[in-house]
Amino acid sequence: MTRKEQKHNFERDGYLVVENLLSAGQVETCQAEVQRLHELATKCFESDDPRRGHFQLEPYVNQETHHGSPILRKIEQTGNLSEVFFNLAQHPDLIKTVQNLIGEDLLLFRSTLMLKPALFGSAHGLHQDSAYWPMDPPALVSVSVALNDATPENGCFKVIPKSHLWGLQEWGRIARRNDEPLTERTEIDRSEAITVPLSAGSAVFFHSLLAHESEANLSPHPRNTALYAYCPSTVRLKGSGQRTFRVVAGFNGKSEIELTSR
Ligand SMILES: O=C(O)CCC(=O)C(=O)O
Repeated sequence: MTRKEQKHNFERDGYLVVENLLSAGQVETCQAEVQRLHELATKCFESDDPRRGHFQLEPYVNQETHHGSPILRKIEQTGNLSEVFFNLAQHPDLIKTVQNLIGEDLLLFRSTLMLKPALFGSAHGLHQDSAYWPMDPPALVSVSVALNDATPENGCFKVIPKSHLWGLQEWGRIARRNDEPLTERTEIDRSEAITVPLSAGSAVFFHSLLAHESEANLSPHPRNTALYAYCPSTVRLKGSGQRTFRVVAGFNGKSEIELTSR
């Protein structure tokens, strides 16, 4: 697909799949780093290391470890914890793809590992990311990079195509339990949601207004993804206050930018 077609499809559907963004070697490096971060989590939990704040356990399982490893749901701000995942946020093809969608200047708004551990991975209810982010206009782009094969069985991404055109809506609390509906918004036609399976190393880019969700993972296969969100130069902080973000492209070579509310 040409860059022009990518932009066209993204603007029409609210998302874009790019196959094989990472090489097999890069996927292996990321998988080894996920393993290292699980070991770091164990050390942090044992020693009350302040970095433990990065790690979130699966909330609805009645054990904290499985085969000696913590059952982690996600790791936040991986860009501050892991060189591998900070570098992945700046992967040249990834950055070029995002620049083509929202412009040359990019701030790193979010860098997370979403882990859906085998057998215990919780669901993630239907929502638009911008409903939870203090950014205006709601025009950020995220990418979810599959670090192992993401399938309907292990809770791959599901999206409602074109829902980024609905405008910003209220979603309330995001469902996580496996036995509750993925949204309380009964007026939404859930049959429009489609699964987005990805092979390891492939990625889905999506608009911060796209309604998306993922189901629980009760399969024996983990579904680990690196999730980044990028903010273009046109977006400002809502409300009061200020926040500093790392520059990942453009902004005349500055390393970080402080955003203040308008
Ligand atoms: O990766 C997933 O399963 C869902 C993640 C998600 O929707 C989010 O963090 O906004």
